[in-house]
Amino acid sequence: MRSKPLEFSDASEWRPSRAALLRAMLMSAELEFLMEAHDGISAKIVEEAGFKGIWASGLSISAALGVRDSNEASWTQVLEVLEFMSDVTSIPILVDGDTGYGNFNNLRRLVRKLCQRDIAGICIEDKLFPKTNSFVGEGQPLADIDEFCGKIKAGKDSQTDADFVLVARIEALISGWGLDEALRRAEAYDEAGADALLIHSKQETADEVLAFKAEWGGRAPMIIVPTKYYTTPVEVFRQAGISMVIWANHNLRAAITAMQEVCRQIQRDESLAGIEDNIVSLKDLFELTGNEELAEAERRYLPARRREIGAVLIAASRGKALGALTEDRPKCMINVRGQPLLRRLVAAFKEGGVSNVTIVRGYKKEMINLPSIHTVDNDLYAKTGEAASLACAIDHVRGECIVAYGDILFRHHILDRLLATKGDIVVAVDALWRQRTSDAKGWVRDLAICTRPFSASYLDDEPAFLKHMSNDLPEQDVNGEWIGLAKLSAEGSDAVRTVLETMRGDGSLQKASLLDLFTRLAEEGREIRVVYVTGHWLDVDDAADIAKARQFL
Ligand code: SPV
Ligand code: MG
Repeated sequence: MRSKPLEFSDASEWRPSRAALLRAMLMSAELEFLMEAHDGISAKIVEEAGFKGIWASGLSISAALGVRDSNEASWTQVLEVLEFMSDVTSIPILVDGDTGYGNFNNLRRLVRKLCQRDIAGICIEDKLFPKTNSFVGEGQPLADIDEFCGKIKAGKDSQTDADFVLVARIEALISGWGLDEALRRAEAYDEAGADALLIHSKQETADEVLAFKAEWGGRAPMIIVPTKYYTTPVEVFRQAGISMVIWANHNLRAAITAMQEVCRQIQRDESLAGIEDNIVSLKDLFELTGNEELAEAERRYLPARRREIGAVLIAASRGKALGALTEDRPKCMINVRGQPLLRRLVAAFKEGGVSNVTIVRGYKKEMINLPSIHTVDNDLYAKTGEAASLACAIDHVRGECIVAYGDILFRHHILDRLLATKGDIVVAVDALWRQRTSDAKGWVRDLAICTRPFSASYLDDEPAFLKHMSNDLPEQDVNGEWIGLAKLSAEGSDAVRTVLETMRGDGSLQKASLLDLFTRLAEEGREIRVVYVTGHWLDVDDAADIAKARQFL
């Protein structure tokens, strides 16, 4: 059972229905305009262009479906198009309902369905079903006046939105019956309850519609469709007191012209080069169809995507202590149990969810040619340090990013912990560093002084931060050894890029190590979070390390 109480939306969010908006346009003293649309995208374009309302043209919808304006598309097929148009717009839509797709009963059902789809109004014409477009042929038969009046009443009685608009379209002029017949019908339709009259004409001047208007006066709002008398300035209609002008089919005709032209050109040129700049960009198309809203909704409703984490591995040096083993290859490419060390390292990163691995190469760079990695080169590797190598990959230090030596191996839980630890810069520090010193190696480097030592207590979750890193520190101050693995957040990456640029500027970059880099960041006041580990990793500096690496695997 839901326990949340019902909430009512804020009254300030109230806005009039689209039907009310269309009604207000018809009642206003201004001359108003509707622009034709025939599908979702054209309806959106009409709204975007600033029109206050849409004419859902029967001719255009039929033509866009590739059929004639003769009720060849069924009313439910038209309804489906209207639903798309209504869903993607917020301005009123006046539907060209032809003759209502049958008698009064068919119209009743149509009107109810239109109201359900938030269509603001319907225009029905006093012809016979199936209709023919008014510009086709001469002397089309008209509906019986009484029958049409019954249809008007039935339509009005069926609307479920009080403001839904029913326009009665008079075809007497266009069918050659003359002004008197048009006026007779206008009076009857007005009496039957039509909210407005549409007076159609196919003359090339506005004379007959203006003559009608002069006789009709202001008894009900009057709508015109100046497709044929388009040379008449709208100011004439405004002065005459016409309520609304419908630009009836111009989006569809413009689209046909554009499509014919582009087809001709592509067919002729067998190339897209000549048209790309003359058509809407894909970016604008995605914007028009609202891709941004979907992306936002995905962020809200889909489970969080797997983080995209990159890595930059420093592998530019030779590794001299390995002697002949690094004569023909850098140490990261030494085979350990049949696979180069670097391949194992990259695999460990990928398994841990770190893709997009970039290797900074230097010594014998051509030997580093693993699949599915990026490489950048530090050709001055012999004279420069690790910070300079990292700077070569500065464009890859972005977003969430691992920075690591290219000659280490670690158990996967170390990477998991590093990735799970919050902080803009996080470094893994081995608290058991003394054990490594007492090993055959006899010395360690990458020593770290932190804000507190490792406590070995699982209950102790007070964070530790890095204060200083160096190869040479008083033993009593040392808290551990950096294992050559660091994680940066997007902000951490920004900070590292900034400090690399600063070091480049002040001349300290060339010789600096990664220890210098992290120490500098710490001294600048950046929090560098320490994750203490206890062994379970190794680096490869000499032949003894290779033997250990074999055992490690
Ligand atoms: C339409 O746009 O479908 C119309 C207007 O009915 S006209 O084509 O001019 O008849
Ligand atoms: Mg029509």
